[in-house]
Amino acid sequence: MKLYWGPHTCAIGIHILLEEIGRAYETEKIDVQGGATEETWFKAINPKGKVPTLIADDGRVLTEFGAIAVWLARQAPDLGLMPTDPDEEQRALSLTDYVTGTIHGQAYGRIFMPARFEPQDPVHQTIGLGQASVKKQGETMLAEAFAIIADQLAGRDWAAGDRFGVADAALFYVERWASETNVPLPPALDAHLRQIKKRPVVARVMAIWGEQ
Ligand SMILES: N[C@@H](CCC(=O)N[C@@H](CS)C(=O)NCC(=O)O)C(=O)O
Repeated sequence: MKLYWGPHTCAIGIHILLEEIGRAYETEKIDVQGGATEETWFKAINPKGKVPTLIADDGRVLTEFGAIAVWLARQAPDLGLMPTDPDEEQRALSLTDYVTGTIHGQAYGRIFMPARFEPQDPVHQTIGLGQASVKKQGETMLAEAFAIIADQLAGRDWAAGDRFGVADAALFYVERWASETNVPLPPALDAHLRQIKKRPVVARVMAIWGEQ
């Protein structure tokens, strides 16, 4: 397997799951912030132009965080990275989808890349819906989403099931990004983030990424 990743990206959750399952893999670091995912060579691999992009051993190109994460969990079913109980499995998938689709795609998208969300027509420009207000909207969305997740984590050590899994790996990256925003991380999410960082596997990946 081969993982394409870039610093500060969501690909860290997939890198952690790769380490967790203990199978051989290689990685290639690319300059996502510098536009590497838009380059022709990368688009030839993943036309979506996104990391994480995982190449399976048979050469198939796997995309989308949630789908890659569940696929990796299935490679090592004994580790319980996806709960087998249907209710806990639903919870894991619901949380992962909320993280990737709403928290990452909608809220952080507006905060980190407001230009992509700013309406370009002159009417919107004149009523003042500029990038600053797009970013503000993203922060409001993020605070609301964090409050929802904090409620869902109450009384639990892990996002779903009774051990670290796919949903924790997803939550991990959006919890990390909070420090780069004006939105405080609720105590329950902060505790969850700290607990994940204590895992030796996570420490190894963080060392490779050169991040904290
Ligand atoms: N829906 C995708 C989103 C992945 C995504 O947005 N990745 C970011 C890094 S965190 C990226 O590659 N951005 C490059 C770009 O949008 O140009 C997923 O869940 O995997």
